[in-house]
Amino acid sequence: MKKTRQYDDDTIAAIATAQGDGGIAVIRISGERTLDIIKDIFSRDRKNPRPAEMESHHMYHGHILDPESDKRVDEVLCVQMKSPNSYTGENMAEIHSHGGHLVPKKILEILFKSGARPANPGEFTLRAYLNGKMDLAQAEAVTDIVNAQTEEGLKQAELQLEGALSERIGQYKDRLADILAEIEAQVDFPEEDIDHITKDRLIDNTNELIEKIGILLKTYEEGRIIKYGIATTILGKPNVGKSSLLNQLIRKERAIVSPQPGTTRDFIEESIEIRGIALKLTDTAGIRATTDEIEGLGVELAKKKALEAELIIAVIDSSNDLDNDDLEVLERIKNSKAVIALNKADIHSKIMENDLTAHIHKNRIIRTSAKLGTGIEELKDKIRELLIQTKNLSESNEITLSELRHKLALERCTLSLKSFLQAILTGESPEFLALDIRLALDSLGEITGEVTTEDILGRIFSKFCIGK
Ligand SMILES: Nc1nc2c(ncn2[C@@H]2O[C@H](COP(=O)(O)OP(=O)(O)O)[C@@H](O)[C@H]2O)c(=O)[nH]1
Ligand SMILES: [Mg+2]
Repeated sequence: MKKTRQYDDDTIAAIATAQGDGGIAVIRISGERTLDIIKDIFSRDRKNPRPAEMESHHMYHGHILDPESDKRVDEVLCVQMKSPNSYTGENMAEIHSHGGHLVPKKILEILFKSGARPANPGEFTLRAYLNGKMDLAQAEAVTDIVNAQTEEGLKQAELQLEGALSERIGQYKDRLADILAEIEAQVDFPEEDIDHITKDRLIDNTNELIEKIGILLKTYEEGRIIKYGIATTILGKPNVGKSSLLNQLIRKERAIVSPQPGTTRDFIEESIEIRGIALKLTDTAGIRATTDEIEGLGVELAKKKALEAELIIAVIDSSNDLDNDDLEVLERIKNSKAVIALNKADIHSKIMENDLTAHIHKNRIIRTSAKLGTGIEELKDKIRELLIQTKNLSESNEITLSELRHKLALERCTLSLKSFLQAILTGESPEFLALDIRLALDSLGEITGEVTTEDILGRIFSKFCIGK
């Protein structure tokens, strides 16, 4: 589908800063009527209340007036950005008013009375995309920047906004366009089969491209973890030191620690950053066979959390012999990403690393003392190492794939290319061959947004906040 203007030419307005207490609020306006509206409501001085011309991209001091009463509403700074040199590509303005709850809302109401309408979530960025200011992958990166939780996540979002992913996709597209041109050159000679040299070249080039895309696809797992963090469950039988370990990891007393087994009956969730990764950490009730009904509910919940977790930190008390409850925990981590904290290393040990190697690789076991805080840094290093192989993404310019939408599109592209290779081998006609390449191109176009539907756009931009 061609990119068309899928919206009316309404002028939209929204408060772009976080609502609530704050020194300044920024109100954003975009659309055809922006400059007229500003002329109506912004006055630079009393004698010459509404000057005809304000230079684009210049900040002016003045007051917002209520056009009905001509009363001053607030003292503000106002800047206009004339089309096409603005974020949306349309005429835009920003009013920097006093913050708080009342003033920005009052100004917004005046804007609505003067002909603007409330902006939908992400509508400024949607307009930027529709007006060709950025492609779809770049537009998506705008929310990623706002939502970034870690340095590395932010760096990845910045790279994507700068167009690093789009550029890579562009390289793939260029290669496909070359392949397509070569095939289309054959269409004029339908009675002749494509010669061997050309065939071999097409096959080699396609294989090379499939490999390149494969390398990018492989970054998805890490990219997703860097961007969204990872759901992590602390698992172990009661009293092994799970809550103490959580407290060490978050470095504050949040989970309730008690010498009596079975204290953490539901679960506690904390978000923390470990070595650049956002961990959504859940401390659970201890897993053990119990007849206590309420504790049993906690145990069930712990098992459920273990199933949902993408990473498990299993805690074993090394000062006691392994029992059936420990074995149940070890059984649960078998098919998961997991590390073991062999805890209470500060007192006499009955369990050694070697006793656990039947269940987990030795290098995933860390001796800790949640009481003294030893082994915690090693545990953090181990978690990072387990999740991300790349050294430090905040310092590298390597891009990672982090959106499922992008991954699926690249997979579809690869499938079309494989079908193309198959078709060459079975001697299909050039027209037929061209079809697969066009499909592959379309899949790439979905990522950058040349090929899109209102449905996809709706889903992407509804995740934005209002004013973005
Ligand atoms: N000596 C020692 N005691 C610990 C350690 N970790 C936890 N404890 C103690 O073990 C008991 C149970 O700890 P808690 O964190 O509530 O265990 P949970 O039931 O697994 O959450 C408490 O008395 C803690 O002080 C440790 O590394 N060494
Ligand atoms: Mg506990």
